[in-house]
Amino acid sequence: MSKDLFTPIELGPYHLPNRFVMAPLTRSRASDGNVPYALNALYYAQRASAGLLISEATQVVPEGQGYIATPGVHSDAQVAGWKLVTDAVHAAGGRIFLQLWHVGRISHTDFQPDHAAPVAPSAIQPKGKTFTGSGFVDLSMPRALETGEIAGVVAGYRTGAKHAIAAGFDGVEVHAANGYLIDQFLRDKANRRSDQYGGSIENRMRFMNEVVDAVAAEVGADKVGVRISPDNTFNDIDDTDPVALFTAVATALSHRGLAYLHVIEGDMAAPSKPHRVDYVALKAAFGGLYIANFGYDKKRANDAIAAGRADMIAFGKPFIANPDLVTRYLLDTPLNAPDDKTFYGGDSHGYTDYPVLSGVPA
Ligand code: 8OZ
Repeated sequence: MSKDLFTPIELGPYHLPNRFVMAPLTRSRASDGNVPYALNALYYAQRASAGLLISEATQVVPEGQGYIATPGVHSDAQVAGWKLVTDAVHAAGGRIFLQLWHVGRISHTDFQPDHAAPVAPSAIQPKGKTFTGSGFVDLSMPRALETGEIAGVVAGYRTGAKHAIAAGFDGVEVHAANGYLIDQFLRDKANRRSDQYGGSIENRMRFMNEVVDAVAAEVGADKVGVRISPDNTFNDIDDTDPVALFTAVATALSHRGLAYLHVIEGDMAAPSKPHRVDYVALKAAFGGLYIANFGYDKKRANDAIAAGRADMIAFGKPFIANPDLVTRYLLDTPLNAPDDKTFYGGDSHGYTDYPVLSGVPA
């Protein structure tokens, strides 16, 4: 029988009841100290019928923050806060991975310890703005990491993964997409280094490979996924040869026994632009479980799964507005529309108050 969103699947050590993934979604609603709290637990638990939930991007070290009120996973209070989330999701029958994040140069000195410059592969200031306590501000000029500092940053991801498991997460996703630190190392618009972390594709992949290997050594490779965005120019990132680069990335990751590869299949900064990368070829180069993301709806998702172009589909905005998305797609009932004014920051409004279908179990 042909497969669709409702066909169970094995992911790493887990048996998933369906092929819905809740995409990682920044909501900027952590409490003081960037600590998750009860409201965040309710939000994730409401969406636990997805086969897999991926947490919002979560900074592994203080230097990894670039936006207001994003949660961390470096302090004891943050680990305790995340435990509320994982307990609530598990009680509701779900599974959740934590997304390990370091923004690199997509930051502002206001977020950095001692107001230092954000760190990056190279001292190139990205064009763009972030929202701080003082409103929208230009991203700061970063400083290039010294070669000798890089092992310490890799260790930060490893400790983040250790804390994630201590907080009860079922696995972790390495955020290597969207112009953040790992993507900055990968792509030649942001990486102009002349040491072993820059220049050739092999060198530019070194940081990603070291992070993935360190995290896999900590939690087990079958509990580690990686998210990439080969066509994305969001966050002032690009590469002169994305096909060669990301074919090499998928091939390098294919040897590592990972739970999955999660791919944003387009350019968030120009969604209708034709993509340069062939995602069928990318999936084949990886060879393992492939999660696709980029504006999928039920029909496109089922078509992609039936054709073997994707194993699972990650939905973002549909899960923001529809905690019971799985049921709504099953019954072909209309979806709630997401309200973009409440995507970032605030309280329960636009977060935990989207209605579910009445009389139908989620
Ligand atoms: C939107 C706003 C802030 C952060 C990403 C973590 O693009 C993000 C993000 C998205 O991965």
